[in-house]
Amino acid sequence: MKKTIIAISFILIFALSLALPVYAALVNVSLGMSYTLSANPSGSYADDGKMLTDGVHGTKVGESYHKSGTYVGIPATSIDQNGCFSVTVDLGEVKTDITGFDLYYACETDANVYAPEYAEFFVSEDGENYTVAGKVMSGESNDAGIIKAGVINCRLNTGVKARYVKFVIKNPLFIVGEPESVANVGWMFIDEVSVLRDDGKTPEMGDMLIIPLLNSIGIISAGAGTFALIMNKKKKQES
Ligand SMILES: [Ca+2]
Repeated sequence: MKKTIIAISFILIFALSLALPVYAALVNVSLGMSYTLSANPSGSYADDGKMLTDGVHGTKVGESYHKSGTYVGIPATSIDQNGCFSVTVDLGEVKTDITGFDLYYACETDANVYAPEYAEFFVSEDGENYTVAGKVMSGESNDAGIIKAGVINCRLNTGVKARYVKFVIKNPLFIVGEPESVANVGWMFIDEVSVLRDDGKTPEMGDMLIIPLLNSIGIISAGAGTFALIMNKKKKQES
């Protein structure tokens, strides 16, 4: 019995060692920031001016995400000649080391709600001159029967400077050069845009030594604990 308790203790030490600090390098700097929409959301799925940066993600109510009140609905009539609309976030001041953008959406094809085809990300320090920082395809299907919440993640290898970040979001069914295709494009529903900054927080020298050391102790403890349990069981079977 004593051995079993010791063995379980070792395994617990191992489990605790797995819960050691993980360094979160990306910070959401758009949380609570103001933004402007190029589109006019439909009255039933209107934007209150805060929904897209409030940190609240869309939920599923019954069988639907888009009706949950946490999404802004962009109808076909609100997209431009490229099939796009944009959300421009003002970070309040120029931020350095911007390395990520996330766009969250709903896709419910039977309700004519489609995932964006892609999101393109532009940055600016003055709100007038923008440069492209990245473009990511959603890869989402437009097939019937899809009900899901999705996200487009963009990560940059090198940090950029920005006060304004423009998310340009493309309707998947609009065909550029064929304006009549707008009649069949349905809706896009989005619930959050995030701008991520690398806060440069990397493990310090002390952490770099201590964490691997504690992890090693944990792994040895787990091995010893498991071995002790097996031996204990074997001994019991023999006696
Ligand atoms: Ca939100």
